[in-house]
Amino acid sequence: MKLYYAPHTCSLSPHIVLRELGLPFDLVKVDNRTRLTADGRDFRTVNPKGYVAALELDDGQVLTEGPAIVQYLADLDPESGLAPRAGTWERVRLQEWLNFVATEIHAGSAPLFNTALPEEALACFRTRLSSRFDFLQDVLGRQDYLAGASFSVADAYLFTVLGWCRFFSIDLGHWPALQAYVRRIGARPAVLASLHAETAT
Ligand SMILES: N[C@@H](CCC(=O)N[C@@H](CS)C(=O)NCC(=O)O)C(=O)O
Repeated sequence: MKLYYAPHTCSLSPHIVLRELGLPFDLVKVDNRTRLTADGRDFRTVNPKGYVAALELDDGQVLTEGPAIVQYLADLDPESGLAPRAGTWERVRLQEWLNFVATEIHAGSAPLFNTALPEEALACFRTRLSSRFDFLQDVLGRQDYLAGASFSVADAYLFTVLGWCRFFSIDLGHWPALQAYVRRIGARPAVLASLHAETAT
């Protein structure tokens, strides 16, 4: 398998999951400005949507959309516990979390990267995101991981998007449970190895 990624982006989430599962894979860096891969190809020939992450399977098929990729990977090894088995209520709960992270935190953060937006608009997006963090503070004050007692693919995703707070004027210290969560997930060997691999290239 090949994971097309760009450093500091949402592709870190499937990257972490690949390493948590101990699967063999190659990393292919994508320049999100030029849309060229590190080996000189137009990334849009891989993913016509033009954005990371994209997972190329050994048979040539390409899977996109982070939440779909991480569930595909977790299902390759159901014993890993990274996702409950498909068709169970617990799996639906995990999908509820993945959708929350995708639409409320990931998509909710995206406008904050747009420095062309007026400060009033940015403040509006920051306030909306803060209210989602209030909710997460409550949940993660009661449990260590999003889906309950153990690490799941939803945690790889939430950790990834929370990492962007350092690019905005959002201090995670306002949400102590969230800050402790980031430290806890960030100490996992697979997470450290993923971060190292993305910054070493
Ligand atoms: N819906 C996609 C969104 C992916 C996405 O937002 N990718 C960003 C990085 S976090 C990107 O590559 N943006 C470049 C672009 O849109 O041109 C997913 O969930 O995988």
